[in-house]
Amino acid sequence: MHTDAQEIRHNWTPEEALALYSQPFPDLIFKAQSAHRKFHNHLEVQRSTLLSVKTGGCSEDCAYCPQSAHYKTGVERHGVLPAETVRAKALEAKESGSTRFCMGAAWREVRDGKDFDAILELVRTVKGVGLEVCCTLGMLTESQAARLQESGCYAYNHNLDTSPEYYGEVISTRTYQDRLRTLDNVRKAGMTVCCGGIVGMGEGIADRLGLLVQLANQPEHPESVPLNMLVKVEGTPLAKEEQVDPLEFVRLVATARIMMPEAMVRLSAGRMQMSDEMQAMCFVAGANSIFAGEKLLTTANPGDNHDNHLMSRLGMRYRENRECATSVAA
Ligand code: SAM
Ligand code: DTB
Ligand code: SF4
Repeated sequence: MHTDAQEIRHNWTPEEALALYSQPFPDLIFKAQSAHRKFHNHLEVQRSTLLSVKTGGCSEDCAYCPQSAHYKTGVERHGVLPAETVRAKALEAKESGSTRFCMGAAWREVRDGKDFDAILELVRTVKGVGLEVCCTLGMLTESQAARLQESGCYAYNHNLDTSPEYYGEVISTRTYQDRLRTLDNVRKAGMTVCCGGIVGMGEGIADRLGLLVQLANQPEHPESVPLNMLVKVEGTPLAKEEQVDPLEFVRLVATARIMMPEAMVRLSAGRMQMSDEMQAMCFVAGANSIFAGEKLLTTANPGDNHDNHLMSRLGMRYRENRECATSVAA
């Protein structure tokens, strides 16, 4: 059994992942924190701001998602936002200390034409503000990925969500293979990959680890791995799922940190349901990034006052925007 905490590997087995995950909690946290310190500044947390630039009415049936047209959730739909609206949000995000701005669209896939052209314009706008640009727009072809990259999109978020075995329980309108193909197109275009999943959809530990094995065994590890705790939204099929055990979540963060030591591990959706103590444990386990602000895409997020206070209580700080180090909030 090989569970050295500080190697970059692409040949993880499910058994190895389970052995890592299941070791005594202090040993797991120690290994994760050691890997973390080798590759990252353990006191720094990077912030991204999300904005839903096209909301609701999505044709996919992802059982967790408030934006799927298959469920009645009360999310208000809107088409692609005007560039001036987005510029104002991006400036606000930069002022509050975010280094990355992530634009989400409730699409199954990108279609060439007016809407995609409008998105490319938004990418140029946000880049012009001096923030790292990330998009999450659903499936992409190779040429669409290239156009996004040429317009200044730095990262693309496209989640595998869970293990290949559990995937069919959550989504029926696309396959795991579809997702992998888009990730491949993103890589070919030279964008960085942001890819992770969701915990709390009724999956077992083996599925959570199955997701990490999929991610870690890609030819390159994703540069960013968002770990979302399900936000239970009334009207979706997963609205009544059981709450996730916080210590299981922390274990998963630590395991992700060890398996993909260079990646940014992002404590993503679900922070409203996490105690400050749980978030602190996640940072110690190697999480080094959060979504900032009062809103994720359509649901609530803790907001700057809460997060700034937590950072200060922990003696931690936000990563500065290298392009504009002066405008970072404490
Ligand atoms: N439509 C695009 C797609 O699916 O890739 C982009 C937007 S989609 C909302 C982005 C990601 O948000 C999903 O892949 C999923 O992992 C996450 N997500 C959506 N609803 C969620 C929820 N209720 N709780 C936690 N994560 C969620
Ligand atoms: C990711 O993994 N989580 C973010 C981001 N990537 C796009 C989205 C979370 C969405 C949570 C539900 C909502 O606010 O609509
Ligand atoms: Fe939601 Fe994206 Fe699934 Fe559409 S494809 S239902 S926006 S997660």
